[in-house]
Amino acid sequence: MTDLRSHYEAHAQGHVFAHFDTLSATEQQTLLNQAAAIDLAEVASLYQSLVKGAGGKDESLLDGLEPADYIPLPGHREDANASLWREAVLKGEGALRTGRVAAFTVAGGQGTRLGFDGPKGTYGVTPVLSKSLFQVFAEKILAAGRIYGRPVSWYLMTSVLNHEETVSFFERHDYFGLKKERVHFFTQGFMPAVDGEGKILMAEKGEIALSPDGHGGALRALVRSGAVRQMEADGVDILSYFQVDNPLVRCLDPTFIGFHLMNESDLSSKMVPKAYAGEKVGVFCQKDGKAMVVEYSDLPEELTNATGPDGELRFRAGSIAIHLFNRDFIERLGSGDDESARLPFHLAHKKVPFVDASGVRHEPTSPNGYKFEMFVFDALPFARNPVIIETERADDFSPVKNAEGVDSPRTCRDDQLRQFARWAQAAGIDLKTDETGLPPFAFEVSPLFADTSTRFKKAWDALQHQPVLTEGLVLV
Ligand code: UD2
Repeated sequence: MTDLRSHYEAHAQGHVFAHFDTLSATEQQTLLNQAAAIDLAEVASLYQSLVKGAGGKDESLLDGLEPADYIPLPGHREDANASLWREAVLKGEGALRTGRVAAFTVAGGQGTRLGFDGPKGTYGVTPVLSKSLFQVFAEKILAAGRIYGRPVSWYLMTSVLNHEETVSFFERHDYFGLKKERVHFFTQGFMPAVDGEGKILMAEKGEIALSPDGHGGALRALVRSGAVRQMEADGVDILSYFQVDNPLVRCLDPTFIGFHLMNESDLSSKMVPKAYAGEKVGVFCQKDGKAMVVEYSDLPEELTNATGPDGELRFRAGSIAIHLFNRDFIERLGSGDDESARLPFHLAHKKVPFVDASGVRHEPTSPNGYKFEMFVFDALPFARNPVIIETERADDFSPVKNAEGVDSPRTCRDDQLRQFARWAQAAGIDLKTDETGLPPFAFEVSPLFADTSTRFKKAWDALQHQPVLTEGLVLV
């Protein structure tokens, strides 16, 4: 204790213990645990480089930035090669049949924009049953296990803020039919918030203001938690990464896996052409021959709006946060052993309520604190043979982020309905839709019934009694 306290004093962070003597024994222990887990030298250097230096951004990083190339979907560009896509799907199916791939969801975020109080994955999204995001993913993973004859493991990253609630949700729902032993939860790391002088902010007298270290924290958390060891023991060498907010995602896409394997890539990613210049997605770029994602907020306006000779956006390859990571690449980056391959931290200037050294509580009305986060896509420049493939937005991406407007529960529900309607029409069912493809009523297809158009037709044709497609129908 004295050692820790003097360590904090030596780093000009002694105020963290200002109220220590007034705390109960349990509170004291909690504070000591929190304090012991923080790397003060790292915090000090991040403060110096990100807060004090260059307003957090080094503009020269963007010099010489070019759009990254990607593998276009057949029919989408002149050079698209359909036979490569056919080869990829077979290769990927082979990997799924031999159990080489596990699913991975990052679910440690706080989901503040949605205004939903609880882990985001527990939020109900489907059009009829309002099944949770977690249930949709679970059913897709269960379906893949059945299709390829090899049950798939699922890794989920939570944060200390939502871990218990997440696990108890799965318990209450009996893991949605998955085997409990195949669902692995682990928590990500956290970072303290600091004020403009670099002082660690206190959320309570006995509690440091901590926040998750960003989805980039997944790499070290996968190593620290023993998840990579577990993968190795299970014969898994590829992790299929997706975000908790996107129920349309193909959690285990054989074509994507095939491209990853064919290119012997460490890290592969999916892109969609941006819907409009200001769409809030990162952009795949390259610099000095290395692929990278530049977050939309970091891309200068002139590049965001620049168009090429074809009149299309020049930087059009939107990152929808779907990746495949090789296990050994995760280990290389997540272990921290390779000094030359470290994920950088990004800065977020936020309102952070805090208690000051005299015990007075402050509820700031403007940003007062700095949070440090890592982004998982910053691993891209370190990857061998990174592959970026194009995907159909309508079949892979419709996130729930905001309570209303774009990327909201409403737009996501409609996109699910459009997908179900496309499948139904392709199976020969007479269903009228509006000009956007939206059917006139809500119905729902469980991933356990079908997770692609082809499988929908097969399952539909196999039904002994085909139901009438009406309002509220659920196909399971
Ligand atoms: C992310 C991408 C954006 C685009 C978009 C697609 C970043 C910085 N931007 O934007 O480029 O691809 O998604 O939908 O990622 N999470 C954690 N721990 C954390 C923070 C986040 O697990 O500490 C998870 C979170 O639960 C969610 C995902 O990461 O599943 C995305 O987080 P976000 O909502 O902060 O990302 P967003 O929408 O700003």
